[in-house]
Amino acid sequence: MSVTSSSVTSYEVRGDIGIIWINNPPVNALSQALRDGIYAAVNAAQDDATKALIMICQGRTFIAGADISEFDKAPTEPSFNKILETIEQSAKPIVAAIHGTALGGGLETALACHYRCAVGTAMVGLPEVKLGLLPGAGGTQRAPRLTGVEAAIKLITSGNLIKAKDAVGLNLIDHIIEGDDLLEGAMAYVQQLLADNAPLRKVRDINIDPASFDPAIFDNSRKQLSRRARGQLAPQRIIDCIEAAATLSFDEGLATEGRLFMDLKDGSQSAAMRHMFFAQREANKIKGLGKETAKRAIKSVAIIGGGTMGGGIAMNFANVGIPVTMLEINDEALQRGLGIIDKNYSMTVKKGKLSEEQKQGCLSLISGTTDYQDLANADLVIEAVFENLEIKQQVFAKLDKVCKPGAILASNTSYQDVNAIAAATKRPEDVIGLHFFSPANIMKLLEIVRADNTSDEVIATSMAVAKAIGKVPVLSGVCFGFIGNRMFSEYGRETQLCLIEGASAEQIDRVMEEYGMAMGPLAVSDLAGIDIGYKVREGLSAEEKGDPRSFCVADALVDLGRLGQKSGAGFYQYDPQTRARISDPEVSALVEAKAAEYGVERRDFTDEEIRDRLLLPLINEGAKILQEGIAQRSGDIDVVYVYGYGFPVYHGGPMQYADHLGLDAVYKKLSALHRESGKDYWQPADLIKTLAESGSSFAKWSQS
Ligand code: 3H9
Repeated sequence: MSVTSSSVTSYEVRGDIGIIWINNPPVNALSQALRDGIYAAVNAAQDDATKALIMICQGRTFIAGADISEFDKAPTEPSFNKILETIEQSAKPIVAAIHGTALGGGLETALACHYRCAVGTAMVGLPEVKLGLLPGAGGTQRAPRLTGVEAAIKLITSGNLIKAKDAVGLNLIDHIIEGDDLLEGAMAYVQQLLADNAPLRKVRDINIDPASFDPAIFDNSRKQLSRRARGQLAPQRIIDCIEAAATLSFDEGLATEGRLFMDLKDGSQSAAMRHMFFAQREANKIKGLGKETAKRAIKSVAIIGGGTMGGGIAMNFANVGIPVTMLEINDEALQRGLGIIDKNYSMTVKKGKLSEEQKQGCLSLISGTTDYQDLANADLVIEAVFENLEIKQQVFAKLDKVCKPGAILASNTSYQDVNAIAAATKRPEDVIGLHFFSPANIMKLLEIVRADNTSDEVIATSMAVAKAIGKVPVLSGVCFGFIGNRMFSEYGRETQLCLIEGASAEQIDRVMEEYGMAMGPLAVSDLAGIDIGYKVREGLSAEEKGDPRSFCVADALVDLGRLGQKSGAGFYQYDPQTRARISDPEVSALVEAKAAEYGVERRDFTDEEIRDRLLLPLINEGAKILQEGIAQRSGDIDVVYVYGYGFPVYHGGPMQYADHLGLDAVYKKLSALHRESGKDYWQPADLIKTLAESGSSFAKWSQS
């Protein structure tokens, strides 16, 4: 046979059909070896006696895209576009046979083929935007030629996956194979195409009819995306490419796409988002815990506490079909808790994201009790009561008495010492922290807090539970506030200090929102409730509370009944109808009065100063968390911040941002703040000093 095989491709002839097999586990990513293998196979197959070719993948999926880990390498020849051109110009028809997911460069490869068939379970998409990129191998040029401009904008700027059947409606897939024998179905489809003398269809030859789209669609989309994907470059560049597809020749459009793809690939946003892609996957891996670690079956869950947190947590389990029992101290509190859950589900129904039937299905899985005995058979119990160590210890002592052996006893504490909680039981190996973020039914992050005696089995089970309920888990060790809140309290302190030292609430929030935070820190306080921190401080000693200048304004607002959005005013006033925030001179006057009371000299701040004052403490505390072994790796901290604190994904989290700035620059800025303020907390963490001196980065250190 004239056709060559490579380590990741092979060629098989069945009758008059040549089959190009792709086998590059785990997801058939288009590594250089795979691209070269496909190129060689397509070229060689031109000379054999076959009449048509099928491109099909072994393993769990069709090609899931370019190999993201190779993006930092120098480009190689032949280019990917050259390979796709070779496929498209093949003298015999090539049919892509799709199962699993055809994503990014994978779908682009399929779009260069003459026909595409797929099993009904397959999904396709161009998710490059989620990596800060655009489809760089003709996707922005070929997709709109098939789907039309409007659908292509939606598909490519969202990056969402669509089902094969919906892809048929968009002309991305030509034929659905019934049953699950992809090869057999594809062979029959190709025979049919040959019998029908089907033409060698080339997507590049399709012209987009200018009358098929509104010329204003491009500018309108750019405007919409500047709000929906604030600060992100890729969605804007995608519109540029689709506009080129609709207004220029295929080759000119392809050249535009190539240029803009390279700009994005070499920019910091995509580097940060690619970092996040791998960081999220790494965070699932617990050092020292093999895949073989036993896991316990979690078939029923109990929640202690039916407040906002407890209710939200319960919904996560009901949503995936796991029955939940919610315990409250009395019937009134229980009914109130169940009522909140009902209301939350009703809101989801109203938004059209859940049917009434699905809502009833979820509610039927949630029952209530006031009797601890009813928790005797739960596989997992999550305590979500008031943030008070003594109360939590009492709950765990009770759980220890009633729960069956092997039940996992978890605390949703945000701050408390999980070791001290575990010590209230005779089974500390079964005790773990599961720190959900509010609103718990929506926020993706789950901090999994390993106490000194938590068993490997309980950790492995908790990681699996997180995945089952659609959370992004990150392992943390025990310390006050764990990874996220420990760092956040530094950010909160500096916010308050900048405020009292002279920056306005509006300036602080604007600077951080321009940086890309979902919301500025003072707007966040107003949303969450300023009284939360106030109540936490009530339980702390003067030493634990720290510098009074960093909370005196917040405390004064709470004393005035300004608790934030829920009371209509906090650091801002809120329009009762639109909830729009309105600057409040009363707050400025209060801040000035507090500054005078504490002898703080007020001055103007530059935007850069505010950014440094708020972001550098996150980085410095993150470094301490790393050096203490509280977080396993810097990427884990980044995952916590992007998924739990609205940190802009295109900066990749605070530690990736620090690596991007360069640790030498970070070290110098921290040292200057330390020198000028004389405050211990500005002293650069030892790890930053060491890495800055050796020219290293958090990422490199984490990998070593
Ligand atoms: C692109 O195509 C650009 C082109 O337009 C232009 C080029 C010129 N590369 O997620 P999982 C690894 S951009 C390298 O846990 P699942 C992943 O790190 C690309 N590695 O599995 C993990 O490794 P490990 C556009 C990749 O079943 C393992 O595979 N495509 C890639 O939950 C399993 O992954 C995308 O953005 C990759 N492309 O989900 C698709 N993909 O085991 C990105 C995965 O060592 N991929 N890995 O931790 C995905 O969305 C999901 O991986 C997928 C499977 C849905 C495919």
